[in-house]
Amino acid sequence: MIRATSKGFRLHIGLFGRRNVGKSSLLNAITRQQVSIVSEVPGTTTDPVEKPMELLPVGPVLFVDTAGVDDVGALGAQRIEKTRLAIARSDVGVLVAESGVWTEFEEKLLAELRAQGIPVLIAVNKADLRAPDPEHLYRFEQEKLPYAEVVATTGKGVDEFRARLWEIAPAESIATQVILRDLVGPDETAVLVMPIDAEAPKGRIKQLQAQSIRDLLDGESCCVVVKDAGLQKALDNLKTPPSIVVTDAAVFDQVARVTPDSIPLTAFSILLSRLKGDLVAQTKAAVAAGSLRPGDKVLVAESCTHHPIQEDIGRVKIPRWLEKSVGGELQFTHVKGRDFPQDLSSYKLVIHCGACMWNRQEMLSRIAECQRQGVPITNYGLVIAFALGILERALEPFPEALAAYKEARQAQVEAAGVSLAN
Ligand SMILES: Nc1nc2c(ncn2[C@@H]2O[C@H](COP(=O)(O)OP(=O)(O)OP(=O)(O)O)[C@@H](O)[C@H]2O)c(=O)[nH]1
Ligand code: SF4
Ligand SMILES: [Mg+2]
Repeated sequence: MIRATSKGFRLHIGLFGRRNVGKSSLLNAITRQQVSIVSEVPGTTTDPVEKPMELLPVGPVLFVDTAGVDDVGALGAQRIEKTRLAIARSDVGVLVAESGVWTEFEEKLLAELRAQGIPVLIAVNKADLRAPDPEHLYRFEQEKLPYAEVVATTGKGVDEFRARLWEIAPAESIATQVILRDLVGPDETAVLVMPIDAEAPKGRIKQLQAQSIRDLLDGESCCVVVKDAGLQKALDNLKTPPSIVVTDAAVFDQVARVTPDSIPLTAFSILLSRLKGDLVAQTKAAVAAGSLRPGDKVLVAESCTHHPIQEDIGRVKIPRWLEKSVGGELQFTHVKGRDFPQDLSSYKLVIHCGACMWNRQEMLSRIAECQRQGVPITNYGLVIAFALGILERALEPFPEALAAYKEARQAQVEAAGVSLAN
């Protein structure tokens, strides 16, 4: 079973505002799920609704959708009290206002959030109905109050909204590195598959693998470590099936064959994409591998300069698997460290290592540069899973990335259908 990170690990983000401004709609737009009931009747949300999720690039968060606080009467007073409690436990407050509307009520709410030292992001919602009042925006800018214009019903502006959230989230909450303990409950087991091949460091295990063990222990979870050949035996020996199997992507295909479909399965480098990169963007980019044609140029980039060995994953395995799935030869260029081409225009795809040696900011800036030049950038584990036809399965633990995968795949299949029809 995939369990939520205990609440304590998550950044608490409260959604506040008067009734009917679209707080619940905004939560649904962010999560792309119908988490909270929406209706045109003011006062729909009566008790706070909590939704834990992985919000990229922020990390594990807990959204708390609250009741509108402009309520009147006895029931209203109770709701206001609950909302006050939600304010008290928020790490970040989102003040949802209707575009063009900013009254004493919003002022009071803002003052209350600020009085508690909570960083505030203003969501100027329903921007489709009325343009924001330039005076309000001027005031936000003067006071350095971050804001984002959104249309919660269509999702417009939500990416910008996330970016703003990341900017204001307290640094220490972002620095908390959750590798996989949010996917495994306390007392549940994760099986980690680590092939000891020529690529494994002598006498040690890879850094991320060691950190994963520590992360599981911090989450009060159990951890079984095996080589690929020992996986079947380990699964047979476990009384209760593990909550997840995480493997080195180099043996993804063997491990996928041995692991029953009922057990979630992913790869260390996919965990790295979530930890150091942008899992949703890199997932969409992995799907772009499905549009490659023989002869296309692919850039394979590694963050550090470990020396190549015979069955090297970036030089041998990935090219072999990709060319098989494309049905012809591709032109691969390999780069290492900070030796990264400035002009990426000739490449159809960039495949990056997990960047375990880098901090997240560095990897995100590389992703941003590729995106600026319009070249999809994915990562080793994601593209391997795609080439092997197991990406959907490998993304099951990450609902947001899974939704992005399905959407991108659907668009690709439709586009292929159109081009075949032409
Ligand atoms: N046109 C438009 N309508 C929106 C937008 N966001 C929300 N709505 C509509 O506004 C109404 C209220 O939305 P909710 O999300 O329920 O609002 P809320 O703030 O959660 O309301 P309470 O729970 O009552 O406090 C619904 O009819 C939504 O469809 C938007 O961006 N544009
Ligand atoms: S930085 Fe990249 S190439 Fe170097 S060990 Fe980590 S994942 Fe491998
Ligand atoms: Mg609501």
